[in-house]
Amino acid sequence: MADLERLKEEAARRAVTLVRSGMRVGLGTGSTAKYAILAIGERVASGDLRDIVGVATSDASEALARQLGIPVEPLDPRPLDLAIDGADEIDPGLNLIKGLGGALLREKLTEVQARRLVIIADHTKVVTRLGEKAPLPVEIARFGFLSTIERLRGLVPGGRLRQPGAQPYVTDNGNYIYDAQLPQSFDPATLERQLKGTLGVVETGFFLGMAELAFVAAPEGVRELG
Ligand code: ABF
Repeated sequence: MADLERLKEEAARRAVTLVRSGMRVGLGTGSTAKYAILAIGERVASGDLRDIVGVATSDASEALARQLGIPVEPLDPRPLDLAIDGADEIDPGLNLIKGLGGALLREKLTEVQARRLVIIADHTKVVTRLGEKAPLPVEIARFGFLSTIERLRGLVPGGRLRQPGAQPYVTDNGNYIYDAQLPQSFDPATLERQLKGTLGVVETGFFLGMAELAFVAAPEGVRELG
């Protein structure tokens, strides 16, 4: 565990070398992205990075960035120079599953506007096909969620509402998450279209064709994919 934390930090630090003064930077969410925000904060504190603006993908990342003195602005239509974020799965084409951290909607809204989306991860996130290890998080409206889940089961039979305790998990946007178990064989782009066309679905954790580069840290070093 301690080793994985060290790897996450190594990947994050490599990505943060791409941040330059004056940039608008998308700040990811999750335990790996947190190391990137910490590294950006260090560079801001030392005076090495000036006039940068962070656009946060979750309330938690925004709070951390502000605490570290990184100016944060809401997402507006201007492009971001760079976004740095973690992932749950990375396939050989840099297609991703994201959203186990619960922030997939804000991540996708933010990262689609980034000129470069750079993914940071430890080696356990690399897969040969999406769905190999992780479920696909699907953010759904709370209203009528049981009906939406019925519709989703017609497309992806396995899966369940994310419910860590007595109550369902609620996203920063007030929605629920359905964690879908993907079949052995499927076409991600087709399934993404079908899911997005399902009434009650707000967004999916497929990030297809969005990432330009990934820094993947393994015990033998950090690999650059892309
Ligand atoms: C975010 O955090 C999410 O898209 C993804 O679900 C998660 C990865 O978290 P961690 O880095 O903690 O594994 O990037």
